[in-house]
Amino acid sequence: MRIGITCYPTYGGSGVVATELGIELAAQGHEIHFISYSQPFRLNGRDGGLFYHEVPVSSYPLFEFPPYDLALASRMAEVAEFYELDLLHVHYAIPHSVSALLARQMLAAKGRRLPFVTTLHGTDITLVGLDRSYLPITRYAIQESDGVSSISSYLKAKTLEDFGVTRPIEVIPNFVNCDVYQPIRDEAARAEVRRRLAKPDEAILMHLSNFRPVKRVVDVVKVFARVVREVPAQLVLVGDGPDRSSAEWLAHDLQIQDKVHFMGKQERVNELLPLADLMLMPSELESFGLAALEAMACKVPAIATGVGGVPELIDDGETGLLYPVGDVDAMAAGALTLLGDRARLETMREAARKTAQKRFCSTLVIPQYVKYYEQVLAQG
Ligand code: GMT
Repeated sequence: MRIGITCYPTYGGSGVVATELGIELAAQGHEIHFISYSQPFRLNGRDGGLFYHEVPVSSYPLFEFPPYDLALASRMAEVAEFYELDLLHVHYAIPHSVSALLARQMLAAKGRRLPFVTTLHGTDITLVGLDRSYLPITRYAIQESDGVSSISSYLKAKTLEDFGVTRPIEVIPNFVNCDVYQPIRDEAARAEVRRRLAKPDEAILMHLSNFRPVKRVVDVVKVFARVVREVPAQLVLVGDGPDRSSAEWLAHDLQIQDKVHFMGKQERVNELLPLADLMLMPSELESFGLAALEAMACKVPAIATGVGGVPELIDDGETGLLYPVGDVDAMAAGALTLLGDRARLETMREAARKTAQKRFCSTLVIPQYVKYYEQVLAQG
């Protein structure tokens, strides 16, 4: 198949999923064309079946807001025509599904069919999409898509309830490449790399996000502060974003800054995650929680909030621990229980990896997308 993929190309789960999907599909022999305002960050250095088309957005004194969605629709239609795309797959409904709808109409006027699939990821439904300025057009574009998938049953239910959407929605969960994200098997080698971050007797807690308010990064520091009072530990925070400075201030105020490491944006998170003992994901809301899945594939269970689609990923008490939003005392107590019971932690670590392999491995999930594309194309 020849597939056009549009996503937010910067740091963020939906862009990661879209890019990894494109890479996996290209590896299976499909031709993948990314259409976006910049090259998706995980696309670097790979080729073979992968193409990138930039969307130029020209400015004009009259435009207070340059219309990216229109430029995107034009580029989608052009790329579809020039490269004979079979379908478009857009990630995050706003504004991508609206642009795809326009591109489909533009090609229909030329007698050419261009179906599109919209994948719903999270705040496109739970936050931004609910804003009155976006709701009617987002609902319309979802309803009019040739196929719609959501990354969890939770998000599907929210879309049906809050948007009054009546069309079918396919649940296709997020996935991880279990060969790229895997534990370091050799304990001596793992200990050697860990020494760059912590002393041998210190636990490593990790957080990975885009540091937006929904991620509650300040809670990460609060949980860690309670943990490090009781056991030797280091906190590694991967990513960057608006709440980084508040988290840095808090680490200083609590005088734990020498144990809190802000690594910024990192390209190869698969090399960092296996070094952790525990992942901290105290989010206000997660429609799935891709960062926790990536950690689980590396044998790292998460201390997380039981919100949104997270319980579909983490089995509380078996593959991680779930708590109410903001309950930093309970999260710290949970982390301390696991760190103090190495046998239980090891069982949970094994179970986390097994869940990633058995339910969310790309080898299982990518065929679900391919089957869905075929279904959409067969609709005629
Ligand atoms: O909805 C968002 O906040 C954006 C999106 C992103 O690009 O980071 O995150 C969502 O999609 C991820 C990938 O499918 C999920 O793992 C996240 O749980 C989800 N975020 C939220 O629901 C807050």
